[in-house]
Amino acid sequence: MIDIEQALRALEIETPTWGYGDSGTRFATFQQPGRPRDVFERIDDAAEVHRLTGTAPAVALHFPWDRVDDLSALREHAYARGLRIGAVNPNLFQDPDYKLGSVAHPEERVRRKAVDHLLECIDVARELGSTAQSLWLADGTNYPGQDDLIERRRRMLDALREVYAALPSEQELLVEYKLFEPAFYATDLADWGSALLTCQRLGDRVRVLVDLGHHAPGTNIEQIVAVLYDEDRLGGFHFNNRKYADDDLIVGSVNPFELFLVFVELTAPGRTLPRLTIDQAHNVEAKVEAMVLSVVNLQEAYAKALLVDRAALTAAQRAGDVLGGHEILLDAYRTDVRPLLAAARAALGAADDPVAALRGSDYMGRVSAERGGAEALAGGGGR
Ligand code: RM4
Ligand code: MN
Ligand code: MN
Repeated sequence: MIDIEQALRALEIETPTWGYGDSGTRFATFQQPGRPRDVFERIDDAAEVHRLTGTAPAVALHFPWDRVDDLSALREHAYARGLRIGAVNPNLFQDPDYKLGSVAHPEERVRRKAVDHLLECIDVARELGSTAQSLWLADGTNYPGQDDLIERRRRMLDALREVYAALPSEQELLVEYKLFEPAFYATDLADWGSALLTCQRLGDRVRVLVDLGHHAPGTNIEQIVAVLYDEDRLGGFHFNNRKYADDDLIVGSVNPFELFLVFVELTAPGRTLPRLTIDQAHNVEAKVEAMVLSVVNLQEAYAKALLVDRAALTAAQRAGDVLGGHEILLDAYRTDVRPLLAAARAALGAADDPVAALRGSDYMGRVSAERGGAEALAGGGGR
């Protein structure tokens, strides 16, 4: 029997500051009562998620959304709340200059600006004690012929080479890919293959980050995970769930079996867990509760994956037993791990039932009183 308590201690989920603040669709943003007004309050919410779940000890930041004058005050605020700073996420998609891209933009001036932002984020990470840059490029084109696909790729690689050369030894660069959006014809880093080739061009401390919402429907994500492990290039995960595209829904809410299969790969013998981060921007659900439920769903998928009888699985696979291995996976998946997890969380000093504990506590009432109420914002889905 696995030691769930020990396993949970090994599981560390980063939650994203941008998952706590205002977010919406391009049609509307619905503000929630008690929404955090700044990054300090976003960190307070992340600390509450960690207090309830016991496995969310780090918070990932996004710049300039989380920009402050005094970075050491931000770092100290996180430490005082029992958190450390996770990955730093640069933002190369909102400045008006980035309309046609950032590091792949046709104009050298804009590429320079983008690289300067990435270099600034390296310094920010150093000051915050963060060990990763997590890069998602929104670069791409909307129409065939709009730009030269290979020139764009070369511009991007040149820019990233400069960034990689400036990366201090304690930091790694994570490269995320996404099939489409905001560009609708050709995204410059559209898939895991393009991301992997980018890593191989740059160097050892660059790895691929897989976001569960960034693939074509039907893609076998667990196989991508396996191949990236085999190449020693799996750097991290962005967890969320999707029905259609990059829907950023609560992880494990739509396709919990896929999440389990991803964890079966992540926990295969000889593998160490990469950086695990939640990347969700909730539109209508209560944000702290959504984050708590996401962490709980990750704990469940992780625990079930650890229950897989690996020796029996290998034996069935080697014997060519088509359904034998499948049934071993189903056995683990069908196990109700909730009582085990409840006990393990309680032993960690967290809540046996984190969602119920949040609902039964005065946390949201208290922060709503402090931070103020909600207004509906018309239009535009900014954060
Ligand atoms: C993107 C991508 C990035 C995230 C932004 C907000 O779709 O998933 O990781 O930082 O959204
Ligand atoms: Mn992401
Ligand atoms: Mn995304």
